[in-house]
Formats: sequence, C-alpha cells, structure tokens
Amino acid sequence: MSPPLLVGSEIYRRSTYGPKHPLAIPRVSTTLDLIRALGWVEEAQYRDSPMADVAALTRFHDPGYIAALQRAEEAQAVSPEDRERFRIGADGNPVYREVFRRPATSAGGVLLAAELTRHGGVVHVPGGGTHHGRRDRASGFCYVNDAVLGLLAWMDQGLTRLLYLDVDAHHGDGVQDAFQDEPRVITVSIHEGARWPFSGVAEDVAGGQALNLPVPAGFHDTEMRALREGLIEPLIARLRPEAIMLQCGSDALLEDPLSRLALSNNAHRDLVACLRGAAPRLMVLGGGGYNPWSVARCWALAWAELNGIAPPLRLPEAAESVLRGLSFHRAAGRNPAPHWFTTLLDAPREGPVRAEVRALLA
Ligand code: TV7
Ligand code: CA
Ligand code: ZN
Repeated sequence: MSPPLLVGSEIYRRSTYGPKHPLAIPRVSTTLDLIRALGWVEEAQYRDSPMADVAALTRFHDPGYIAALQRAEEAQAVSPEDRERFRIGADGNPVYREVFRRPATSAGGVLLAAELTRHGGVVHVPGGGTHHGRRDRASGFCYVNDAVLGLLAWMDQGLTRLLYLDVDAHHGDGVQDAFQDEPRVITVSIHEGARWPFSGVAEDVAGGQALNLPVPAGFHDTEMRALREGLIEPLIARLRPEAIMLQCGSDALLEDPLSRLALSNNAHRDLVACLRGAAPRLMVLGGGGYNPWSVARCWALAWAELNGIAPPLRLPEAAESVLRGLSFHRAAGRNPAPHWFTTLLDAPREGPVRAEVRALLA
C-alpha cells in the first residue's frame, strides 16, 4: 500500500475571514508547519492543492452562485441582490480577499484526493470539510461544499457504497441534504444537539440515508467510544464501504469556543485508527475548529495516526515553537491560554455514558 498523502496550500496562511471572525486564525498552515517540524512528512507525500475550476464546481453548485462568488472576490463587495440571494456577505459568511480562491482551493484539494484514491489509498486534506455549503448559497462559513464534490467524484468513478462520517460539532446538513435521495451515500453526523443549524435530530434519517447523533454538552471520550463501538463500527461492518470520507472538524474539543462538547484529541485519534484499514479508500478532511492550538495538535495527530507514527511524549523544540508562535489576538474570543505547548496528546477525558447518549445506542 502506498503511503498516505497530505494535501495543503499556502493560500491558508495568507487568507483570513477578517478581524473577529472565528476563522480568522491560522489552522491549516499551523497544522502543516507542526507536521513538518516533527519530520512527519516526506516531500513525496505532499501535494499542493490546485484550485477547482468553474466546471468542477458546477458539478454540484449553481453556475449563477459560483459567478457571484467570483464577482464578490473581484469587487471585494456584493450587491444587495447577491447578498440576499446567495448569503455572501451575510450570516457570518464575509466577503474577504480570497472569497472565491480559498473555497475553490479546498474543493480542488478534495477533488485531487478523490483522484489520488481512484485505485485505493489514504489522503488527508486539512483545508477541506466545508460541510454547510449549499448548491446555491453560502452557509455557516462555507461557500462551496468540498465534501459533496469529493463524494460526487468518487461516484463518477463508479463507486456505489460510500460512507461520510462527520465529527464536527455542527450538523453536516449540506452533505446530508445533497445526498438525501442518493442510496450510494450514507451520511453520519455527530454534533452538539440544539445548536446552529438546529437540524439533524436523531429522528431525521433522510429516507434511510442518514444517521444523526445529536449529543449533549459535555460529550466526552468515553461517550464517543460508546458511539463508535456501538454504532459506527457495526455500520461499517454491514455496509462494507468502498470509500470513507471523514470530516474531522475539531470543534468538539473541550477548549473550542464554538461548542460545549468536551472531547480530548484521543477521541479523534482513536476514530482515525478505527477507520484506517476499514475501507480501500480513506479521505480525512478538516472542518471546524476555533482554538488554533487545539486544531493544529488534533489534525497533526490524525496525520500521525494515518502514518502509524506514535507521537513523542514531549514535543521537540521546533514543533513547540510553531505553537508558541500563535498569538492570542489572532484567536477567536475566549480561547483559553494553552498550557500544553509541550505535548501533542491530551489527557483522556473519560466519564459515565449518560442517558442522552445511551438513548442513541438503543
Ligand atoms: C464548519 N456560530 C461551521 C460552523 C458555523 C457556525 C455561528 C458564529 C459566529 C459568527 C461570527 C462571529 C461567532 C462567536 C458562531 C445564527 C447566527 C449568529 C453572524 C454574525 N462569531 C463549521 C455558524 C453559526 C461572525 N451561525 O461547522 C463574525 O461566534 O449561529 C449562527 C447564526 C446569525 C449570523 N450571525 C451569527 O464548524 C466549518 N456563527 C464573529 C464575527
Ligand atoms: Ca457533525
Ligand atoms: Zn463546526
């Protein structure tokens, strides 16, 4: 089996969503810098993400919407009509310098990953995971839906049993709705219940295509393990997917300012370990994650797990200084001071499996 590949781009280092926005933090560049500082990626494992072109984007998206994104980038402004219709420059989806090029790059990275896994393999695309993007509008900081485009690319290769698993703290509504009537794609989302976008209740099975697991505040590693062993592993055994896409958003970590969930990064690492080898093709995307220290450690750890690398107990100086280089003013709101500069793995956060979580297992 060929080694896992890592897809990134320098666009993430330069681009921000503008001051005060939760995504105005360096996440993908910090993850890549950390992975490199640890000596965990051979040059031959790295691919630079191309930008998806309009033809590739309109495999899912409305051409009029894509044209509006291009116009918004060009003018650095939106007309009232475009704002109203396409939600660009509205609802927390700002017009920013790379408002077309950045989403086109995340889509290009995922499409490249679909191509790279045509005959099998593992690819990590930390810039991907924009799971709220709609066919004809922006939603939840997502302008295109790179996950949908990647799954469609796998379908276009002739694959018929695809599993999409979304552990971002928010419901993967854009992906679920895109494949509502598509028996070839099963979507699973774990997310904080009663949080924006307020969809994805447990009763919502989207015609049998979806599994929704809304979890309570304080959701911890033991509860995540219960869902994995009780639901996800049996589902994989039953479905025998030809390809698995993991949306590995890291906003369900305890230190994240946008959720009230309480996972440690052991949960993400154990999940990646379980998925590695569960299907001939595996794509691991990024997603949310608003504490830059936590995001970079979580995603670097996912990459390590894909490569079978055990992280060192203490970070080497070069890796530590990548994390020390992050500053508070670039981080959103109330991110706590990091006290774990020196380690990659968190302490596990175990506890009793509460009734709300047991109910999902029934
Ligand atoms: C994948 N939560 C995306 C998650 C998208 C969540 C929301 C914010 C937010 C937006 C900001 C901001 C914020 C501290 C948090 C009901 C609203 C409230 C916009 C101002 N600070 C992912 C989307 C969610 C924007 N949206 O799954 C600019 O929090 O709650 C809402 C909707 C209406 C619109 N307003 C927010 O993780 C990547 N937004 C600061 C500045
Ligand atoms: Ca989710
Ligand atoms: Zn999220």
